[in-house]
Amino acid sequence: MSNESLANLLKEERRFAPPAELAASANVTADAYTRALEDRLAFWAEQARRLDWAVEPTETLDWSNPPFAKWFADGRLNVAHNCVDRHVEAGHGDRVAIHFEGEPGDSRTITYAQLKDEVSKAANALTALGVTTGDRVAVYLPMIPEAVISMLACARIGAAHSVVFGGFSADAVASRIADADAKLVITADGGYRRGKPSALKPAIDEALTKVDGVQRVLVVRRTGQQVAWTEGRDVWWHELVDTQSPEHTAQAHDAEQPLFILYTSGTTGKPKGILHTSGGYLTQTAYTHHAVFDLKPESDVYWCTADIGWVTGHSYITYGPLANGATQVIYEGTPDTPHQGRFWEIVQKYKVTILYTAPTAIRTFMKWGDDIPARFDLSSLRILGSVGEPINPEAWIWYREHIGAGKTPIVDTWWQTETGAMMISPLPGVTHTKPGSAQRPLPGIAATVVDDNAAEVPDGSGGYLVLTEPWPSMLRTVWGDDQRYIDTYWSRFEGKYFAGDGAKKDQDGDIWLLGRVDDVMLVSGHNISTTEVESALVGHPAVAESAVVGATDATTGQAIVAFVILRGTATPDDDLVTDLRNHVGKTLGPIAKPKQIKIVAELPKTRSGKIMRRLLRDIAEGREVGDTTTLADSTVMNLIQAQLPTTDNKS
Ligand code: 6R9
Repeated sequence: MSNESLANLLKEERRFAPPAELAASANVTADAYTRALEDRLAFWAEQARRLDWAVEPTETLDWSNPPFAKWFADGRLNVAHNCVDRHVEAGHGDRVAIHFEGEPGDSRTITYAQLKDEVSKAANALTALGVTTGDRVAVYLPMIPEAVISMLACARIGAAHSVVFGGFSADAVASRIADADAKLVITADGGYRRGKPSALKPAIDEALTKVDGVQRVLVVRRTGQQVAWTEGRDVWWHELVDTQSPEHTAQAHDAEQPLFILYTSGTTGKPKGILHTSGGYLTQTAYTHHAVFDLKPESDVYWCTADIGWVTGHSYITYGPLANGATQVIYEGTPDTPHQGRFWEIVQKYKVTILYTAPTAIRTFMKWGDDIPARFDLSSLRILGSVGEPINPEAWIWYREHIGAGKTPIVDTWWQTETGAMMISPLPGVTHTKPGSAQRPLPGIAATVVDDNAAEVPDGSGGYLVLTEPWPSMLRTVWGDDQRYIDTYWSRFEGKYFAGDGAKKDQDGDIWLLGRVDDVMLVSGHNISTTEVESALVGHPAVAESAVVGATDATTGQAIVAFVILRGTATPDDDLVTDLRNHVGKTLGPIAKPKQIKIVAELPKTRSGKIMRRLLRDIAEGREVGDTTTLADSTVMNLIQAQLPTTDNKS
């Protein structure tokens, strides 16, 4: 961004009070903000007591060597014990931990007592395979219970896991295995996606021709498809794990014991291995899951639709919910298999009360039509969550109306792989929500918006989102590269963590996320966020989804180019394109009118649903399309390019 701060174009006046009943029985009330403000460290020390410690910490934060933090450093705990055993010991062994729903329609119910046995057997198996405390294990699995069991088994013995998206190529897996120096890989023959078995093991077989160090490969049989087998290296899960003893004594590890490495997709350059450790991470994931979802473990059925290979799957499928003793749904497949109502059928079947999904999914459901969720009984839902991208106000309203019966509160949760847990979000029993805003830092979190000179911007202005105090679940470093950790996150603004996102504060001081600053457009000297133009487009009744980029332009510096997906009922013609341009002009002002609007059927997205604007910029500027290895579906770019000439409309 240049010196001119980020323009504040979008106005949104709608407000929604929390339901009275929810407010009256909420896990967390407004006083949490006050207590945390009075003594932030005492607040986090109190939250750490939500966990079972083998040795209670006496220190809270060690910030003597910034930006390298230690939280609860003299405490010792076992993360898996906290997520599993302690619930069984407390008498909840019969409570369902996981309702697993396979894509083909198979299902499994796993209680906490059964989960304890499974995790213990897997921990014994890892030990039998020579994995010990301090080692790294790569996990490349579909969305099946073994993914969660593997993560917890690693945590139990103090080995760090590195989960790699099941969709990544052999090369992407190889570079991640090499960077983490993993000793063992856990994979499956395949998983079910879009109605078909989709192979996983061939990518591991190929990756292992490129890297050394992996001694064994543990293979879950999920689809029964043919696999190549390397004798002496490969071992079946059902042969090794299922025959282990279900007894395993969990040793305590240091609070700062590495728990996992997770590689960020990183739009450019080598992926960064984000390192998270144990005590602080588990404290903040458990606290935020309790506070933001108001989880009542005895009665709620929670479902997070994220993939386990995304940080959301780590923090809000495996660690936060299980630390809190939640009952949750895990679904293997895609939302349109075998029909476009699959998610709602699952909500109805398990009487899901808390649903956590991504804006990209919500916009897809908008595109498919209101009549689909209307066919199912969604009355069990009491809280809806959103994560991954800014949620456009119209998508937010659609979510509340069509999924939440016009009354269910929505929590728009801002956080990152690097932050480990939620940072900015409404509290469902406290906050008067605003469609499209993540609103306030959670209790114990310090975040604000600054200008180029690190000065806090006044209410009503935009700039850079920064975190001004360390937090328990913060990344500890970039694996093997402390300097990169300092340079990437702590160098732009002295003493502050720069998140890479643009944001604005409204007149009430509430925070609105405006997308990555790399995506901000500079049009005739004005910084305009892609998010605001996209939200204006999604505010038009014909539009389901849009992606906006700035393309080099001789007169204005950059020109706004919009890629638009229409709702099921709309007709793509020149009148509509003119109408859309005028609509943006009316909503945000003439400066934000797209120069070109291209109607497309798909947008390029990562597996966590983030739009890869870099690739669209390549198209808008007539360049060859760059690196597409982190795309969820690599055929999308061809589809978009093939579609374009007919919808071009230079004006
Ligand atoms: C959890 C996760 C992090 C980036 C982040 C921001 C975007 C996530 C958001 C959001 C607006 C939200 N992001 N949640 N933007 N509102 N509620 O997504 O982690 O995959 O590392 O991505 O995602 O741009 O900086 P990760």
